[in-house]
Amino acid sequence: MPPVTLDRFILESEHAHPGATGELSQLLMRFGLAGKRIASELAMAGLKKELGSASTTNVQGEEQKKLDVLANEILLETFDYGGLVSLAASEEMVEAFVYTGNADGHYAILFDPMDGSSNIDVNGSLGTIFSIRRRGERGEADLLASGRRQIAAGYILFGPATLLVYTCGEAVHAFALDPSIGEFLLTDRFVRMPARGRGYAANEGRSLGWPPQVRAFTEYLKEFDPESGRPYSTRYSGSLVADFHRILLEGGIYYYPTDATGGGKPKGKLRVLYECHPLALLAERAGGRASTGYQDVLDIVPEALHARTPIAIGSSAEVSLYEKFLKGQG
Ligand code: FBP
Repeated sequence: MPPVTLDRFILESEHAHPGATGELSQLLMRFGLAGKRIASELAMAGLKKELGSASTTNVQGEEQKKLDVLANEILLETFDYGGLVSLAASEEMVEAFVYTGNADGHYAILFDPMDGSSNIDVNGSLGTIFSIRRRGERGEADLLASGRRQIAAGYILFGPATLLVYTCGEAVHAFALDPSIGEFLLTDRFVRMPARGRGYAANEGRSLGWPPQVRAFTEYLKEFDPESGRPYSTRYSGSLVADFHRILLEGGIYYYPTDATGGGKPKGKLRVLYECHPLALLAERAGGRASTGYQDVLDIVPEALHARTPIAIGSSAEVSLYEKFLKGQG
């Protein structure tokens, strides 16, 4: 059986949808292309002096790394032809970018070009998260919508191997980059997240600022009770994409709650539109869940392009238990 490339898989999936225009297929293939270009830049970054700070800050007030800026440019360029995309929103740009040459483009794309920025200079795992929506008539304002309005979402994980995982709203599919031929090859047609795991990912260094119910949930995971699979192990890499990918394959939970301490994030750290909504769609399609603790993340309608939210994402058992603890029923 010849290897199934990303392009072949996408085209075969398209044929299963009579009426498909082929435009969404092209967009997904382009994210594959952008992923390959970013992977190549990452591999050479140290040698090309592309590590370190860009001496600028982004709309979040965070220091931008040279690779944040480079990855953002690569993604913008990749959709700047063919008339498909009229709007792009990114963690690294204050406002949504309007492709003046693609005014009739039917799609808007949203992305976190380089997730796990704190890992950039230390050769840790990194990722690119993306979401595709239909463009509305009101431009940026139309992006402020429920996560259930996404038509596709995915990520590229830059680790020992470069992986691409996406969903078009049905199943979740996984690919690995074969650098010898420069192609993403299918590794898993239907990725299913285990209903329960053995690991949790959270920055416990910030736990003093967490709601007491979240601290209680974390203490519960640490208790010794083999029957319920406890204690859980901590697996926190500094990259949401890397932690989410582990959970997609092994189960478990990642959570980034509100943080009331100085320097903390009172509304949570992670951004709704280009971090939480896309991963929440993948989680749900793979049989998992994503919650703020009180509502499904996919039901959040953000009030601003860079709005943040607390999030717990992963296996349905752990996320439901997290909600129970937050509601004081744990
Ligand atoms: P960036 O997109 O700016 O990297 O922020 C997201 C992120 O780095 C996640 O990948 C990661 O899980 C989390 O923030 C780490 O935050 P902290 O350093 O506060 O634990």
